[in-house]
Amino acid sequence: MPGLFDLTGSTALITGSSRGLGFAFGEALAAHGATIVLNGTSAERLDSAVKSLHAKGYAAEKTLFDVSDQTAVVEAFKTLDAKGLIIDILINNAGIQLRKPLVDLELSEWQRVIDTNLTSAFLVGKEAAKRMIARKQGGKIINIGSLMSECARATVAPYTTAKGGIKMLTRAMTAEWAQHNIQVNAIGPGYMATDMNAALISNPQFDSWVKGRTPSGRWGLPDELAGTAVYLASRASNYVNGQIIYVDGGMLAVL
Ligand code: GCO
Repeated sequence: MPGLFDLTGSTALITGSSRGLGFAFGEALAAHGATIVLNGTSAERLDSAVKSLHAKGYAAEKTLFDVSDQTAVVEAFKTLDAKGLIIDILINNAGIQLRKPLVDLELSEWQRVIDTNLTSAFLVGKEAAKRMIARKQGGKIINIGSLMSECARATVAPYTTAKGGIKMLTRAMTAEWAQHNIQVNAIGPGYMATDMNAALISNPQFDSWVKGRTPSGRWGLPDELAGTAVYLASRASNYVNGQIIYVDGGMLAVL
């Protein structure tokens, strides 16, 4: 079928996309014709990221807001409406990591991770879905999970809890929004070579563990998530709903 993965004419909002996996998702969808709306909280990083996409001939806009702040989210969508930017594809990618034993964790630290990694997907997803439902043209929502959507690791409890919630929020969104031709799915990246994991990559013991524990024997590269993102953003996945696709080199499949 021609154009099965063609995103021309669609507009994708990607949260937390001025760098890392979020920016990689933006490049992937832009390469398949989508207009990209990058999001972040640093004007400088956002401007640089938009310029980078423009330099490749891609259509890109920016929207500066904190995804965990409901007022900011609501206002941001009103601004996108006013600009005529109709969001057909949402990737809830924004996330932070905080590595600390549970017994030492402050409530404020716990809350910050949960709000940024999980509550944000509810806040942004709700605003996007309200508009998709009203437009009656369907849409795509892709939540970014993790290996921690399935398995825990010591010292990353709030991140693990949030990512487990992302898996179930994906199913909860499906339960309510699939009837409106909105496909809601998730991507579960494995250990990817990103800035967030720099401390792990540079730790010889952890690096060795990842390479030994992953059947592919290596860290993943951000652009290795591109195919799954384009697939879930395109009409190729119009009958796929509530799923989480792990791109993890086989780590979850093998003891
Ligand atoms: C960690 C890492 C992981 C990965 C990724 C795995 O501290 O174990 O940050 O959480 O980043 O989420 O899927």
